[in-house]
Amino acid sequence: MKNRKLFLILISAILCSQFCQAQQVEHQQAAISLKHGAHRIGKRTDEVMQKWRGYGLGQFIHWGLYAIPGGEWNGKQYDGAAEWIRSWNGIPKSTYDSLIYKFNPVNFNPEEWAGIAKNMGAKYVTITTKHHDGFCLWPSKYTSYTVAKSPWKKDVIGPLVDAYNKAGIDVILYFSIMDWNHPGWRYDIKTKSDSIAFEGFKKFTRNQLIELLTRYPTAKGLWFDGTWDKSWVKQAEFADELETEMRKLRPGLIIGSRFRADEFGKRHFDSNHMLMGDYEQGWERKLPNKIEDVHGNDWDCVMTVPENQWGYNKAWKGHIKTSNELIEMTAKAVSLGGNFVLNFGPKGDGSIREEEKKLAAEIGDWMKVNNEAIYNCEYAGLEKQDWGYFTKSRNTNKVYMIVFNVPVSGSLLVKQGGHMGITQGYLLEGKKQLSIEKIDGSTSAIHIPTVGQKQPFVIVLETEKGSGAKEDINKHI
Ligand code: H76
Repeated sequence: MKNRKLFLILISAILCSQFCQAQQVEHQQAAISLKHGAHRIGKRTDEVMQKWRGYGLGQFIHWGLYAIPGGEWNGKQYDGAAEWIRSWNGIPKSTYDSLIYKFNPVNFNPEEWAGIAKNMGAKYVTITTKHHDGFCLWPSKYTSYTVAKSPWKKDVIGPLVDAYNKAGIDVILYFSIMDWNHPGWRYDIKTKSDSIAFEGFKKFTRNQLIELLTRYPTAKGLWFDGTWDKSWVKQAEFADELETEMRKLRPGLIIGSRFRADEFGKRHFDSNHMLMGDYEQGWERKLPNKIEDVHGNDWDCVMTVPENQWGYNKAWKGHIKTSNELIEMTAKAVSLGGNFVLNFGPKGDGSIREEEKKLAAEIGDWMKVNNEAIYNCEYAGLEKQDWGYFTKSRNTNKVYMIVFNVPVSGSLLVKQGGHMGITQGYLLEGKKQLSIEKIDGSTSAIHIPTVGQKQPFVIVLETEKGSGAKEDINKHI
């Protein structure tokens, strides 16, 4: 009886494994030939992208006309995202658009903004050149709905690009395809007249993008938004050609996965599940939980301080993230091979709100001591532990433990993925050596002094071979 049971288990195991193999083959064969799908398999290997990969921490700027009402209309504070106020609140187009006459940010100081970002430790910034409302922060030749027609009159993007570049921070230009101001914009194309209107809109979009890349040649990439409507999703060929044109104009240009759809309307990942663009751009206000979630791709996560406010909202409601929470998100992002991008929503007058300045300063204080565990680091290939996050230097054999939760025992486990050969462990701040106890062939315990740490801290592990992260990552590609 016992043998019979064993036999049955064995047979079903064999059948199951054969079935799975057959399924895999079928999956491979099922690859459809696509004209406008992904044009590259696997990560980019050029220097521009390698630098991007090493940024670790970035800043997002949402600034536009919506910053003037700051979430309030006719004395009523509105709950949704401040930059969407026109849409949710049913404000007539002409009423909203006339905010242009109030755009006069007398306290706008690009050097101060760049200083705040630099002090926080940001290595790149993504700036809204045009959000969904269509208002352009640069004097575009192709519409009159720009800073040029506001009382401010001057370009905003140029001075920002210069100031951030001077501070050593790379700039990515945010651009919304959806444009509530342009007469040719449609959510879908159903009639001949829609189609004529949208053709005009496509030309306008192409002109604006080429204009931006020409005016701001140091910009490293484009961060697209507002690409989810049917009208745009149907433009696989046009968008693909435009992407090619932009890349030709600016070799090395970085474009995320949110720009175009393939000919079957698949976004981010094409019909063969391959990432379109240089990095996955789908991590908005959420982080992956495990390395399998990122499928071996580059990615960045953009995050708001309150629950969901990008543009300036006077009355932040709900949970406001603390600097320690944001530092933890940064550590988690880097531990899974991504960058963390924190959003700022400057006020209508051009100043940055005190809460954001304070957070930036606190994150910056932490980064000044611990940035070695964030910059140029990657997934370490080690099993996640409850005390925090592992990162690994991309250039050396150092592995970092970013500790957020100290166990009562004072001993932190390291379960080695490969046999990395730890030679020593010490606190990054102050370099105090820690005792390392080998528990078994694959597990070590790092004993830390039980001083009440108030801040997350970093332990450096010097290793002979690194952690074998590369092999682990390749498994997921
Ligand atoms: C939805 C949406 C938009 N995407 C975020 C990055 C914000 O710009 C928000 O308004």
